[in-house]
Amino acid sequence: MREAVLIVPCFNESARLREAEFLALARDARLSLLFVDDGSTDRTAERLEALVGQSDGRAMLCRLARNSGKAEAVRQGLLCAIGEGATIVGYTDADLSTPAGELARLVNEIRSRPVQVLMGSRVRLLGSEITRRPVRHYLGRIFATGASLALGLAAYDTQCGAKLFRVTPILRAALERPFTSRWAFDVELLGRLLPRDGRPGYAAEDFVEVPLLRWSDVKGSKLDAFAAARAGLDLVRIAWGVRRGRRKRPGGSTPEAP
Ligand SMILES: Nc1nc2c(ncn2[C@@H]2O[C@H](COP(=O)(O)OP(=O)(O)O)[C@@H](O)[C@H]2O)c(=O)[nH]1
Ligand SMILES: [Mg+2]
Repeated sequence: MREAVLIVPCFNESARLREAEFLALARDARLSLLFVDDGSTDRTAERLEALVGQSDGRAMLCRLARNSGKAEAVRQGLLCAIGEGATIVGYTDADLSTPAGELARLVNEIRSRPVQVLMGSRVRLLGSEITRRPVRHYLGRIFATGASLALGLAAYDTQCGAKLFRVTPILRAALERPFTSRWAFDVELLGRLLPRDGRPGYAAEDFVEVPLLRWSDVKGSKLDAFAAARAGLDLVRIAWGVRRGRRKRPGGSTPEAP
């Protein structure tokens, strides 16, 4: 396994999987791919096995016996990569919404910058191609603004599927327990990386967002209206936890409310 490992959670992705693009990405000399098949019931596992077979050892497959959701699949993948000695880990979506070329660019960026967390950010700027359905864009902006307020971190886009992390004791501690939210787990993870419950964490300058030059909303999303509403409720709960954790002093005591 290489120094940098990108986790790709997959659940019933057989119709969307673009093998050739993943293989081209894995050929990037300093990056490995770890696909996590999350109990798919279509031909995903079979297609991933074939992909891994063609990758000259640059792609791996981890299979979970039953569907546990994106959050747990990502966590299991990250733990596996860390256990194998990766020093940079990250995750991205199986539909390549963040295109392979952009993923390679993000990995190069985190190598060359003194940061702990690097997140792709979908900012529509002249000269970039960020294609997203208007309803998802506006709902996403509301969610991201709430997430940024909840975390006390000026993040523009907490929900972009592409994120990279340097492997440190703080990251290991953040991954110890399963996430409680299935779709807002990115926010939960960022919250766990901040100082909390008297434990050390990253400062704002340890995080960086990199505006993507290309991103597109690929059809076939599994995030339906019910899941989106659920993610909104999860965000409120996560915000509450982050705020409570921040008020705790080293040693575990919570100061009295003023
Ligand atoms: N492991 C796992 N991954 C999932 C599940 N549902 C979605 N994903 C993955 O999460 C990523 C994004 O999914 P997608 O449906 O495109 O959601 P969206 O882009 O946020 O609308 C893809 O890699 C999916 O395969 C699930 O139940 N388990
Ligand atoms: Mg998608």
